[in-house]
Amino acid sequence: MIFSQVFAVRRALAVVIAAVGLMHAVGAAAEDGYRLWLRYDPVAQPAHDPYAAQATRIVAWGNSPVVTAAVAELNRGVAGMLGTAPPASTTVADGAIVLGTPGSSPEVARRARDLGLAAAGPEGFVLQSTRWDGHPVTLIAANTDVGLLYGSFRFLARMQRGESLAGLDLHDAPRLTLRVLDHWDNPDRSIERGYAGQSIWDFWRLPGYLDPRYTDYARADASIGINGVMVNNVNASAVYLTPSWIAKLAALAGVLRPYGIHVYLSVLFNSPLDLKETKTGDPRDPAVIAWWHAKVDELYKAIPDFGGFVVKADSEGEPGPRDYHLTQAQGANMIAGALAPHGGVLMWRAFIYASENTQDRVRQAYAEFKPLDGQFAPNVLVQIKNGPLDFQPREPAHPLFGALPHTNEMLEVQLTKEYLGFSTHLVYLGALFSEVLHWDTFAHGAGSTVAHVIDGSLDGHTLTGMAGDSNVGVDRDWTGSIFNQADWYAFGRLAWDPQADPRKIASDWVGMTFSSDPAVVTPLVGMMMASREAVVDYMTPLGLAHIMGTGHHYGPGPWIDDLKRPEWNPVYYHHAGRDGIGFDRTPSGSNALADYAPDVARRLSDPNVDDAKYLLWFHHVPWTFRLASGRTVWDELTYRYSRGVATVHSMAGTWDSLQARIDPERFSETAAFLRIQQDEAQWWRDACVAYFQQQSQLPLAPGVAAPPHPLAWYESLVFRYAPGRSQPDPDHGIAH
Ligand code: GCV
Repeated sequence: MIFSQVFAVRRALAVVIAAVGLMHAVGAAAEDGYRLWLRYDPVAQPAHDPYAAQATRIVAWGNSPVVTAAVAELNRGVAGMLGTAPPASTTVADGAIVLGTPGSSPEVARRARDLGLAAAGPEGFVLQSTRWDGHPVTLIAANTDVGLLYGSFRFLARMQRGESLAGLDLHDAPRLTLRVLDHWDNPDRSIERGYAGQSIWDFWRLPGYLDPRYTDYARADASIGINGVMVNNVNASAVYLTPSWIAKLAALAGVLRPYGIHVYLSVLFNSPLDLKETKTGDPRDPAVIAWWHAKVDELYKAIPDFGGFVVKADSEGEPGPRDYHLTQAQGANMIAGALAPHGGVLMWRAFIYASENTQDRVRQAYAEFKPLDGQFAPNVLVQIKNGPLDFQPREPAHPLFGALPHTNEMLEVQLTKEYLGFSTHLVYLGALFSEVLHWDTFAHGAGSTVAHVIDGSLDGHTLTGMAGDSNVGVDRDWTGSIFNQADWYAFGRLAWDPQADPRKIASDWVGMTFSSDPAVVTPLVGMMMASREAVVDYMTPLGLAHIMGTGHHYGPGPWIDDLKRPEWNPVYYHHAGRDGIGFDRTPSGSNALADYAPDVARRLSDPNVDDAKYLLWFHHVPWTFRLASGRTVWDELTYRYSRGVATVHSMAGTWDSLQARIDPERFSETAAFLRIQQDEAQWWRDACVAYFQQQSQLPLAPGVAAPPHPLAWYESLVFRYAPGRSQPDPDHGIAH
């Protein structure tokens, strides 16, 4: 009797969930991108019936909020794709989807060894076609409920992509411990370098109002394995540490928790001083130490699974241990000490440079952190940007990767396109992220890739991670364009498995976002994979970097030479003059090459290595220097600028050719954005060719078009309202 009541309630619940799912689908029929890659559109025959036979009911052992979220997602997904929500049941039957952990199901416990659950760790799962009480079922087994959630998303993704659910024996587990999205969101909902509207966090109305969008955001994150969210800008406000904001944060954490997501905060190094609760921020001061311990206790009381802190110290005006003549490790360890008793971690950013330091900017972090290897507390990770400068279209990998064997190192990449055309340029960042992950540091000989550094396997670390600076905002499509969603998706997939193939990730994303039809997937994946080289070509070919407009970073500005700090000026980076172009970082120049392992330095000292991708980053060469291509540097530069523009034209052509296969709304938005990208690529190319020609004084090769305007015209453009800067920053100047 009791069981039948339970069934009735569960059936009713399933119907409600299915109805909500369908309403969601109908509401989103406008194809505004809100559903991201979790579209769950109806599946046609012949795939429908085999899928239906393998999704007849859901038998989930356990009823934690995480299991409930997994079951709700399975319901939503299956109802959307097959038209019928599978009922929840406690009886296994043919075609059931069975979810269980050794803790919740004695049968799963009995099978744990055969299933190989030991290898699944705390977040992995096994997806297996098997028999249960004689019935053919799909078993989703894991050691924890979060593993079940990830397994459920994987089950649904296979259906979305038209992949078979028969004969499954899929074992998967994340290679990294921390897979964190960093939001550079401010308390007033502005976002530093945000191009998709305001922050999704409505702190003003928290904790009273929980925007349903938080749940959809958490679903999207969990579907790709993201397990941490840093909610606020690294240029931090201390307000998040006040009691009323901790209550807001706790409410948000409550929404994210069922999706396996931990909340992290970015904090100012001198928070207690900033809040006027101590007289100094000096980490040696007993009052300061006591303040941090009490504050961390307060946070964990409100949020027992709080993840920890991120700190940007001694960088771009933020306070740090340097203010007290202490090292980065001394500063980090004091805060880490407060987190340690609670199991919290501290992600300490290596993005450090100083105006008073005349050393080449790209060497400064290495110089500061290298001597500190082994001095950081065990719960500290040094968070290192992919390159030593700042998220340029292309940089060599940061030399700190592999250089700190006794330190937990994590990778930081930027999803928001601060330097890559904001939200309208189609640039697939999976290719960029993967390039750095495959960079061989040679720290322990060949094969010491950045992926192996950050997954801990190179030096035996277990606290590992990857952070992505989020591109999410309140725009209906979340990321400011449909294709920017692919960067969020690729980040999650690569943080789960840094070895994953970016082309396969793109293909999976297209399959879930547009269509699994090869007539759509093949051209779109080709376009996405080409897009990253295109932006390098039309913005910063041959290893150029940091030649964009001041402050907002929109558009070209290679001529800028009047900013207060030398390393803010584009001319600092390209050194173009009559004699040649490029930053000499060989032993005759700044010798930044010496920060890399000898094998790497040797390779990079060859100007032609890797198709001269890093030529002008490391070498100052005469304009007439002849490259392996047979062209001089001057001709190669103009050739690549033009090639980048041509690639964007061909991307637009590819997109246009798919009009009949894409819904009108997403088609026309992307087509319009590609037109913007074409115009801006052309502008970048023309402005840079005009400027560099003024330096080289050389004629353009036959067939290379002259810029339509004189250099002064490009220099005169002003963009006072370009988006993405949270507030006017006097330090960055307002030249444009
Ligand atoms: C959050 C660059 C960006 C800043 C950003 C900084 C950082 O300098 O322009 O907006 O600040 O990187 O990563 O801390």
